[in-house]
Amino acid sequence: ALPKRLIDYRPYPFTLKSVGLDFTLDPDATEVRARLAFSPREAVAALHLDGEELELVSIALDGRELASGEYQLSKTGLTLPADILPARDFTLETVTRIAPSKNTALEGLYMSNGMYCTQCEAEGFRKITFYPDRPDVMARFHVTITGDQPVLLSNGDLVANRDGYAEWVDPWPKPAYLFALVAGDLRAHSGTFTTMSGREVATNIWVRPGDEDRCDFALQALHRSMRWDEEVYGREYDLDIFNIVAVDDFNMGAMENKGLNIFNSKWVLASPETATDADYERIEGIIAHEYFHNWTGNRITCRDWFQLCLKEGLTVYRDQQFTGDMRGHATKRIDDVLALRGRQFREDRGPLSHPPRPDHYREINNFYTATVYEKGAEIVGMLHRLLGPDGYRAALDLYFERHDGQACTIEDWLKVFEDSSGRDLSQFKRWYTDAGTPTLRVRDSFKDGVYTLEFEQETRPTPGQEEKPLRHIPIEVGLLNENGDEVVPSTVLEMTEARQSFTFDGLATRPVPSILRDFSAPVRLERDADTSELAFLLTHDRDPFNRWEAGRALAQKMLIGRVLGQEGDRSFSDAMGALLRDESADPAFRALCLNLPSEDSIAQALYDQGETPDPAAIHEAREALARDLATAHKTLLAEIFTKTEATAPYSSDPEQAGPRALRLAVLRLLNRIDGGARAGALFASAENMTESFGALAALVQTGQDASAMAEFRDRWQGDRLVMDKWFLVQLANCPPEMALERAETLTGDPLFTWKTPNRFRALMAGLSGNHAGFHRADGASYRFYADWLLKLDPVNPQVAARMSTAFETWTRYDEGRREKMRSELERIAAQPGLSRDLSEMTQRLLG
Ligand code: BAL
Ligand code: ZN
Repeated sequence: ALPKRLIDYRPYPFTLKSVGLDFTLDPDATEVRARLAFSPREAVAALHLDGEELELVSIALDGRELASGEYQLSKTGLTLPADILPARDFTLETVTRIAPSKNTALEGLYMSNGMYCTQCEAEGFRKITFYPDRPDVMARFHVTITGDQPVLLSNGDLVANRDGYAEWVDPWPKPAYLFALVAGDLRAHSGTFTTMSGREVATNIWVRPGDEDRCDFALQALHRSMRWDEEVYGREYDLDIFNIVAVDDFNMGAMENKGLNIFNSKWVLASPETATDADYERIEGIIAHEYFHNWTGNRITCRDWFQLCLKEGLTVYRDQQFTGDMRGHATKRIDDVLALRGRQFREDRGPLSHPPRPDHYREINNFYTATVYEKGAEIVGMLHRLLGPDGYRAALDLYFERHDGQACTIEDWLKVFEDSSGRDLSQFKRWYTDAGTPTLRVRDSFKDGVYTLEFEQETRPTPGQEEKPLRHIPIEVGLLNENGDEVVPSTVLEMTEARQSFTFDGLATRPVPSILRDFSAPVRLERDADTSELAFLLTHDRDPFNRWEAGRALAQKMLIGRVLGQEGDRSFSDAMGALLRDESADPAFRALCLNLPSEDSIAQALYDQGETPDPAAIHEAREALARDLATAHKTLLAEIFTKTEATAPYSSDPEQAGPRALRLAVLRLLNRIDGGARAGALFASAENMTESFGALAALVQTGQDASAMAEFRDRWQGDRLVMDKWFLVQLANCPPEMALERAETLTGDPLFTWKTPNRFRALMAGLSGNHAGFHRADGASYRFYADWLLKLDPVNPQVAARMSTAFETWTRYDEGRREKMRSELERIAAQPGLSRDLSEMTQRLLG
């Protein structure tokens, strides 16, 4: 298929005035009756409706049954020629049949454990009925559901409900991708939320019987999100009911359907025994994210799918702000930057690099990426930084005022910032339209009391974009004197040229610069800071992000030095010792500092420096550094391990989660030198999943996990979410030489239900997450992984395509590994009948 192109956008020639949908549910033959009321916008136009894998039972135009010669049916839809359409309003009524029980792709209407549910974003609605399945066609939906399930849900407000029948009316016009239907034997955990104007909203979390007692955290998180959006963005909820449903089989994390969010059960269900602190934080963040979409995505949606980051970047930014407010901004920012570098920088440095707003694609499902989401959020953050809090709020107010009820573009979005601030953002727009991570090089000088920072920006070519025009980069800096006092407080420098200097005068002595504070732009900063300066910043910087960053840079220096066979020094170890002794530092922050860079990120750093990463050497170097650190500070670490033991009953609040994170970071180090004694004891005594899983993860690292793994499996085999963790951790964390053999064995485990996305992802991401195990030199892991992608593709193309990104770094490595990965990708690409999803991915990966 030819790619779709942004420049080919044309408005739909009809207005869709209303939509009536009647569902009669049946696993093998669900009937969908659709009444679409159209109004022509152009004098002469054919009517095209998207539709895939549908059986057309009947079709009538203004009540007149059409003969088969009067319309054209193809694999992708239904077309009514212009000459049979009236020049006035008309109604088209179709009846189609679909088989949800056979829908393994989990797109459209499908079944999960006997329950019906839908996933329509991006283009799943066309698998339900013939429809103009594009986000700029917005309409009011009236839905009836007939079925023997006790609970029948759709969007909007419930207007009729009796045995086996429910009727839902959504007063808000919406695109079809926000449609949802759920039917099943479900239980609700319910609450109420009073909005800022005093309206009562019924809130429900719907789950399978037996899961009701694991929903309260999600419900309270929903209420916190609703309040926060009122207080921070002035946005009030707009229906009388808000439903969330947890589903076990789900391709994504969650989905923001109007008034009826559908969630992967992994991101709803939580109890201290089964969920970790990290799970709790993530659940809260995802609940918020989907809720925030009600305004940024649903009330204001995207004109076309090229604009996906309009809603995703903004909504991720909003959920990051929210989590920061709930749990602390410093640690949240560090977590977000770790994720950005780990996923988005990695993506941007390889064959899949694309702009946050791409201008062509074959399969939009392949663009739910770290670039669209996380880099999209960074761009919003930069706008916030450039305009300041008041300017940002004014722009957002204007956005909601001007565009409520519309389907918008990135141009619309930037225009509200320009109009409300009077600034010209044409150069800034490059962040949306251009791919690649800019490198920012910095040099400094000091003369006669004047300190100069000289920056240089450069972006490497990316696939399809050879030329890289200059970016507008906000660089937040502060200057410290030799005592660690801030002599120039944080200020935002705006870089727009290839090379640009900024001067600071009236300084008594040469300052130490703290550059790119709070990670003010998604760039790669290159700076020759020596170890003493990094250690100084780790101790003194007021900006917590840059404090952490200095520690990270020290660790990275040490690790890269070891990999390249250079002599190390004590600077990192001494700095960590000082930090461990600093009781005034936040425990969660100390934990983040103590976590060593991942092997994948070390490989990336080497590649960025022009070196070819050797996975085995990287693993060795990282293990050696961890052992040395543990040995150098064993008494101090042991003290902290003892001191951080919780005495109060479990809570996932930061007050407890912080010390727990520190305790587990310490355990991972001590475990390398204590023969697994502490981890074994903690595993035996732990009463919450955070500690139990933390101990297990430590034991796996040194391959001392056989009995703990068996015990864990015995205990949790009936719990699907906990078992996903079990599959993942024993592969991701084990010594690399064990990874593939373990993965092979695990695929034979009766609990490896590979058609369930969560389970498939757990095992495969476990293997690919074991950097040296996945990149073993003989290529056997590549082959195993590719075999499984080929097996999954006919069943669930979306997940297969997404998991193929394990190969996105193939150009980083030596000739042998490159050839082996390339040949696996070519083998996949040559597979007859390969899905459009995986086919596009392999072609892009091969470049
Ligand atoms: N819209 C897809 C899921 C999400 O980003 O919320
Ligand atoms: Zn989203």
